[in-house]
Amino acid sequence: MLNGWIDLRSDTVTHPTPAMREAMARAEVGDDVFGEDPTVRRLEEAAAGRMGKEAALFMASGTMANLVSLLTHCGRGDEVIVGDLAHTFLSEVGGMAALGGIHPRPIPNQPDGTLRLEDIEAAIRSEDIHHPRTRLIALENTHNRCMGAALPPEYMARVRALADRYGLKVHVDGARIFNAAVALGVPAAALARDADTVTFCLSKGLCASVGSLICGPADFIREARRVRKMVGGGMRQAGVLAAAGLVALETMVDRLAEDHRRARRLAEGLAEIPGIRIEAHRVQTNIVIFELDPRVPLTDEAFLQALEAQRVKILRWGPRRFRAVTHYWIDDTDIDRALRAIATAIPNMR
Ligand code: TLP
Repeated sequence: MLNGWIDLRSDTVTHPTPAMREAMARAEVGDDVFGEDPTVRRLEEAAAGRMGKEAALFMASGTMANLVSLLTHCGRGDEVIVGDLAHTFLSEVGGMAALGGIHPRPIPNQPDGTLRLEDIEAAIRSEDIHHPRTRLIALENTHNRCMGAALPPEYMARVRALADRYGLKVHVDGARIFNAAVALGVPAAALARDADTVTFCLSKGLCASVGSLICGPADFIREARRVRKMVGGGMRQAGVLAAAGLVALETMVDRLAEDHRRARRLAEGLAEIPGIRIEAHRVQTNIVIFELDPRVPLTDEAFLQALEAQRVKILRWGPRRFRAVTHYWIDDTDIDRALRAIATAIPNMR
């Protein structure tokens, strides 16, 4: 519960924990554009360590972290192979094209969040005066629009082998990579190993207010630091934000398992409500996507309003489609109350 609401719209709505506020108040700071903020440096080292990469860069948001990664990997006219349901393709304002002249080449995301290797290979451009140059394969782990599916290390290894055969780089939008790691029971570094670069967010399930990191080779991160400055993302005494990020990395990762357990419980409860359609078995992490049966005599807006009248918020995720995301501020009672609110909102269908 947050401010009297059961807010399941996203894990981005999470407020910082008391321990984070405490750490923020005490944070040692300096001017990070001069490389002088000790707390940001500690966070960057900790993040690189968690991902098994040489270096990391603190960013204002996941969107900016992906943008700067793509701008650093690719030049104008280069092509990125990306899932047609990827956040970088659908929900980042076309930044790669608008700001980088980078050409996205969307191929179908499978329900488990992967791209088929055959589809990737077929999309790689041959050397031809008519073609853009394929530079990068961009993946997403967990996959937001694929019910929070976690991409396993074995899949990553197969993508790496394919990328190496064609001299391509691999980037992972790992906004929720720790959810994937916890769900699969592997360290996040095992999911990052076969990618050149990985971004992850502190401001989602890990509960910090602001911040994402790009992790990768030291020379890549040096260049990304210049690109971050170019897009206006150089921050000054950002240690107050990084301090919360350190608490997030140190204390908030393992508990994601609780969010996953509650998401499964929510999904199983939804499956029992007449008028709801859900593939509950697909829920692996903290994202639950479900549909309202076309026969339910409610518009999408009326359904959301009926929930809000009961102080429950979820997100509309397409026509007749909704998303609920569990997080630190949602407990077992909130799940029960949300299920009751949804059952009450749907008129008897007989
Ligand atoms: N996703 C938000 C919305 O934009 C949909 C959410 O509530 O899930 N990658 C992935 C996979 C994401 O889900 C998001 C945020 C981002 C990147 C962007 O992160 P921010 O919001 O920090 O720019």
